[in-house]
Amino acid sequence: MNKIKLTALSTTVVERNHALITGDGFVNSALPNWTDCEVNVVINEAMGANFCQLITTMTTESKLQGKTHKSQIFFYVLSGTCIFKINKKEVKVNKGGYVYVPVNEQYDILNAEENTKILSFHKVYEPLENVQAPKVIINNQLNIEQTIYSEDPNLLMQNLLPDQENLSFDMAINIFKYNPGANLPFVETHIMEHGLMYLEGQGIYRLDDKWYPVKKGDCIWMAPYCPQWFGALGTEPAVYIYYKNVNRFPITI
Ligand code: UGY
Ligand code: MN
Repeated sequence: MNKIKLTALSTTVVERNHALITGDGFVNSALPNWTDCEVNVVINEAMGANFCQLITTMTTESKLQGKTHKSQIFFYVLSGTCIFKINKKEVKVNKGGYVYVPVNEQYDILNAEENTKILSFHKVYEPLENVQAPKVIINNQLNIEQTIYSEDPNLLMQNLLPDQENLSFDMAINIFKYNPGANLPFVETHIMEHGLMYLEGQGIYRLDDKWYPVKKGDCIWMAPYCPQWFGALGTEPAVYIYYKNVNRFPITI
């Protein structure tokens, strides 16, 4: 049978207070000084968000060079390997590795393995009076302890940044693992915003009053106060990495 592909279908959804970005609609963006790479802008201010989330695919020729000014950057290696030059150090970063680049810092990412994928979160840094801005962090999720979330041993949380002990951080990046069948204990509705990407597994995400099947590779934006809930499905754990703004007064005036 001659199968016709329906090109007018998409699983991507963009609403006023949330978005599900499944990758089927990606069109590359060219960024200054990020050369020979593919960049997908998954979330940014144009969507209504107060931060930015990118997925960048590198070749052996790629170079990502820059200096942070107002925005800090959290880089996380999804797959492959590359070299980060930062803070007079040169470090090889593999899958699960991450580099936090504070404001006013130069960075270079190069010598990648073909098809290395990097997730990054970018947020304008909000300084606190009498508190020093954070410094560069280079680490791997393998070094971060897993803690039980909400007294449910089937929900495991890793905090990749020391935002709990250190108020100088105004963002948190966490990895949240749900064992098969586990779910968030209630529908959260909070001022903090999220950007997330699925690293493993699948499940159902409730966003606002809609329910979406989600799987590895999908990304979600949740605006402040977007009601949210997740339940894991299937036989393997569902794991996502997510951004959250933290530690600042919830009013600017
Ligand atoms: O940290 C959080 O707010 C987290 N529990 N939210 C979420 O996973 N949607
Ligand atoms: Mn939440």
